[in-house]
Amino acid sequence: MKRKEEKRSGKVEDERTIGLLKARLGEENYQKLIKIDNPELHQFVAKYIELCNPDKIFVCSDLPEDILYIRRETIRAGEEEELAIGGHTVHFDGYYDQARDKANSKFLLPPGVELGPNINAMDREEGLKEIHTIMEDIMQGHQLYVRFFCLGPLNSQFAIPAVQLTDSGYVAHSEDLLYRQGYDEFVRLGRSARFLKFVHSAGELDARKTSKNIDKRRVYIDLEDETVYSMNTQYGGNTIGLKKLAMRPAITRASKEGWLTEHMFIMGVHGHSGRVTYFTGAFPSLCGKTSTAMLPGETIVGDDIAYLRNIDGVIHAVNPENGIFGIIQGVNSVDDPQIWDALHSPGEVIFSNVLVTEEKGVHWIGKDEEEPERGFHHSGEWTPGKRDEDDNLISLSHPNARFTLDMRLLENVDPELNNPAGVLVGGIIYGGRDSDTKVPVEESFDWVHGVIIQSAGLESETTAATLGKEGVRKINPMSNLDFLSIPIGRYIECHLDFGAKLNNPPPIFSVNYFLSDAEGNFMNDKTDKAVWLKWMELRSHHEIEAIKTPTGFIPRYEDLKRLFQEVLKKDYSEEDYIKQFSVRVAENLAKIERVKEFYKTKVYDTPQIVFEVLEEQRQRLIQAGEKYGDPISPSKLKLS
Ligand code: SPV
Ligand code: MN
Repeated sequence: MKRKEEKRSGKVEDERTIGLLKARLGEENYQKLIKIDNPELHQFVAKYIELCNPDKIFVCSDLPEDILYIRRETIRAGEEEELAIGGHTVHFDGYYDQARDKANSKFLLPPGVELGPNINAMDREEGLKEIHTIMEDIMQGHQLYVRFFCLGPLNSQFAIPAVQLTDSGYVAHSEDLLYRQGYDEFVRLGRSARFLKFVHSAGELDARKTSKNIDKRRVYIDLEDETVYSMNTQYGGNTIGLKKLAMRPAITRASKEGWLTEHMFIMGVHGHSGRVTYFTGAFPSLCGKTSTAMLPGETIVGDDIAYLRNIDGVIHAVNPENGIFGIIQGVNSVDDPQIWDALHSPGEVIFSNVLVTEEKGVHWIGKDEEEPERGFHHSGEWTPGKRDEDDNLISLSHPNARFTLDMRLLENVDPELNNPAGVLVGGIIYGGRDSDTKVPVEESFDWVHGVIIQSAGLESETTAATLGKEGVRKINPMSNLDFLSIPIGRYIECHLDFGAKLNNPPPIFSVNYFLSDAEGNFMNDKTDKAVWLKWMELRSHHEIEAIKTPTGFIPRYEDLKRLFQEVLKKDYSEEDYIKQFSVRVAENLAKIERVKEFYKTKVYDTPQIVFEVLEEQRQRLIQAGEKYGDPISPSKLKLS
């Protein structure tokens, strides 16, 4: 009885599994897999080989020849094509498979478990049945790659091992650039590995090697088994298991274990006397996250995801990734010199959904070079003016077109990227697209104030593509709503508890790069963010005073004037300062109402403290408004 139980739970090998693996893998691949002494892993691999039924299986042991094999096979299978610059390739996703499919990404929940109305979920049994039906023979005619990775630096308390099964060479290749190799780690850990599991199939492919059965596109997340299934899709956000798919079980693990999985960059801000202070920053897509982490003169640890732990009373952060899957639209030689260089030098780069020219060069919207008159991209042959079936104009490249590279290709990669202890976090930043309310940079009064006002209350406008035009405001707690695997209220509690256990929590800031005047023109230059960062760095070391407003601490004019001069060699006028940093009372009050409404009606487990802190902020705004009018010029307010 006991043995049967152990067998089912994957603690002992069973003959059927071993027999199947031997028969299907062939000697060489079987030996690579069996070298990892983990029956649960063997059963998992065997189960999906049997169900998905690939023609061929390749187990990658991360040796250079194995990595090379996957690259070659990907090109041979037509999933990527070589470009003119050595090491560069291009991949296309289907025309209707260009972004994360939120509607078909669902958590599979057992009876009695609820995540609340903002999180897409379905019955676990039903979902497992549906996805397993979709998976039957789905890999016929394809090669299955079995790959091992490690989220976070190796030999680190942050590290999470993960196994990926995929029949897409593009996915297996992308992961090679984006993640730390984990085969040796699996061998070392053997039966003690607590690993995440990902099964992906691009499904049947059309003549252009893109997923054909988009109607059966599914991303199903089984938290109980820490397994994510992704079917009939290729776009990286749906398929690269270790990226947004792994974030979901990682958030659940973190919530149980007292750490945080965040949608944040990590960067080193360089202060005086060689001092480097690390900041993490959460921004919704297209709100300046990567461009902040890439600021010239600073160094980057990560551009998308961060794991945060309390180590001896202070926050340490690691990047679970070591590469970038970045938006290419708008990348130009002036604003993004490091990315530009990496995209124009030999080295491994995968471009996706850009325009490829006859000379096998690439082009994208916002590249500062003359636009080609024809080319090939995700809609096939392209010339300007081309329209799709719905009569929509097709742009030169997709707005979500991407580049994928290992961060070691970047000159500004931070030397601490692989430190097993992570980096010490000196400050946390929240950013959103806000045309009329928040000041360009502000510091919260304390951890609780920051968590509730800046992160739980993070609001961003959705029409990201239209400069200056007011968009639809959406509340996006911690900019992590799309990936939350626990109820929102509980997630906020996790942040509050995390801060309560720190000796001296780092300051929490907000930035807003999108404040606009009445005509819809941005009040700040793109480059001004460099100054805000230096100000935050000084604040985190208590080296500079600030002005206390009803919503937080803001910079003094004289400090910004000096920093603008030092950082950008720019004169910063007091007039600009007053315009940008005046507290907009009515707009702030309206925002509080929207946040309150969201937490009252759309979240079922909002902690009471959220309403209390919002109410305190409301009272402060009303009182200050009565005293100083609206807007409140910073010149009327006192130093902290
Ligand atoms: C994002 O959209 O937040 C991304 C890209 O980082 S994706 O991999 O699609 O999530
Ligand atoms: Mn992201």
